[in-house]
Amino acid sequence: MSESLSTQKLDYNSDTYRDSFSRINGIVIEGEQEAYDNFISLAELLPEFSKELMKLGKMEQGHRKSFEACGKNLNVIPDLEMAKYFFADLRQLFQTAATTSKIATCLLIQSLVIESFAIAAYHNYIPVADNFARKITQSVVKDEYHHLNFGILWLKQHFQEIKAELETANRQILPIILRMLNQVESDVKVLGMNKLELIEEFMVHYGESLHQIGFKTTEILRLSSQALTA
Ligand code: Y39
Ligand code: FE
Ligand code: FE
Repeated sequence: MSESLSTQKLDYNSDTYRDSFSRINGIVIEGEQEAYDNFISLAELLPEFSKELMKLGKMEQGHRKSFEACGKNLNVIPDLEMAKYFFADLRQLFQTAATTSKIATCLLIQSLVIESFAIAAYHNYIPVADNFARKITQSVVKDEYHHLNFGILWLKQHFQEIKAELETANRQILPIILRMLNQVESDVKVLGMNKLELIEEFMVHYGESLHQIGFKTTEILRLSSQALTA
């Protein structure tokens, strides 16, 4: 967090702030809902982990409610229609993988990429959030690490058989994530965040998780560079 950003004055009740907040809040609420849906799909694909995955999904439902409260607290109506559109490509990619039983792809999308995206977004938001939303986001972000770890554990155990599938999934998803970040650049700026810092932190968490499941540094750099085709 740079000095200029952490000391930037934010007027949480201004129309400008609340207008941008309505879109970002909508995205977060819709994102939590889709994360819930994804964990339910994963529970069907991985019956031996069904109980655990349902539990992770329930946490996402709780997150959605928490972020709905953040919108109400600022007297903002979340823009859920725009948010559905925002997630359309990502949802399509997950659903295609789920219907073709590509478990590794599903876990890469939800558990590594979306969770790394969530951790980056929430971490960057905490220092600039209003007091109410800050406390909520601090507790939510702790849960997201559990969601990330579930994916790391499973993918690590099956690494040799799924390595090629993960490379394909990575090539499909990174440009989508980068495009999504570009779309919210001006709104996150109004909220006191910065796109480049979001990308940096996303890449750190995602790259670290790829390392933990078994990819070598040179492979991680090659995988990461796929984001540049966005
Ligand atoms: O696992 C989760 O809880 C993920 C669904 C939530 C992702 C929320 C996406 C946040 C994107 C914010 C836009 C950039 C600040
Ligand atoms: Fe969540
Ligand atoms: Fe999550």
